[in-house]
Amino acid sequence: MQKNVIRIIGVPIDLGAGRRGVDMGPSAIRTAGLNERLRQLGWDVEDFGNVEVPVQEELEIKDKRLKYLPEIVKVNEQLHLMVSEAMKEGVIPVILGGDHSLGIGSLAGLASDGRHFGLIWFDTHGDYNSLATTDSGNIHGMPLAVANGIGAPELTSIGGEHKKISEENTVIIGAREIDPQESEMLHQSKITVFTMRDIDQLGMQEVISQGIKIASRGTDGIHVSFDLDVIDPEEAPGVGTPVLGGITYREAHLAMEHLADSGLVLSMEVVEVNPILDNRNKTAELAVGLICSVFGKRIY
Ligand code: EXY
Ligand code: MN
Ligand code: MN
Ligand code: MN
Repeated sequence: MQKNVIRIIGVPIDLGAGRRGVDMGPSAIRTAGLNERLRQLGWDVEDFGNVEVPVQEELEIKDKRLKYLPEIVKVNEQLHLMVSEAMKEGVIPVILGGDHSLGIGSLAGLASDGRHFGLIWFDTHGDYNSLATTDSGNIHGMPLAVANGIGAPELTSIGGEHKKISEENTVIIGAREIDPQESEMLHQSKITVFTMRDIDQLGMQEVISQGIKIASRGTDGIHVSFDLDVIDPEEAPGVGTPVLGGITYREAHLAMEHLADSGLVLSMEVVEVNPILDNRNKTAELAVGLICSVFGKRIY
């Protein structure tokens, strides 16, 4: 087990998103100094570069309800192999997005070798749409459903036919824009959803404590999937799908510090950083700060 090694994997994909730009996320995060900051925290950092992603301009959409499906399948098959390889080698994968469709490959990789992990999904959205319920046809609105075996078979079969997540150990935190049919599907599942209202009423401390309890019950550890659009666009404007009324940067940090204290984090991904909509590189800098919180040590 090389528990002191973090392996950076970039996935410059925007094919799953409605708007261009998140393909620049990985370089924006690296430019904000992620690797160096992690080394200063005492980690050995292996940067595996980026997964190969075709350029959207060179592609045409074959099916409007599953835009760029063949290309997204290929990217996620590759990511699945890289993540499962990292887990086998006992290093900690930190995946830089790119839009949230990359969650299909990362969760498939984490589920390899029968690994039973808990999942905390920080997101404005449910990402629980399927072929049957999507209005946009954007696959970044589907990864959590796909990981739960719901959706196009080309996607759910990546990494094997089995479900990649266990609903009882899966938590969404920060939801404030969920589509009607998606909401019904989530209610029918055993996935726990903490909306912005829950955070306002309970406070982030209570929400993240409950979230860690749920995600760690009977599992081998926790995967953190952090969609930067969960943070209020006032603080994090550079995201693919900004929605007002998000969590503060401080609330996000508190959640990351609790996760660090738990010692249960197996892996992490940060997605939907869109430098085009940013002012300077602020959102990518927030992302670096949050990753360093999860893998940092208490300063005092
Ligand atoms: N629910 C909407 C859709 O399915 O298109 C919006 C999804 C946004 C997904 C972003 C990554 O979180
Ligand atoms: Mn998302
Ligand atoms: Mn989102
Ligand atoms: Mn188990």
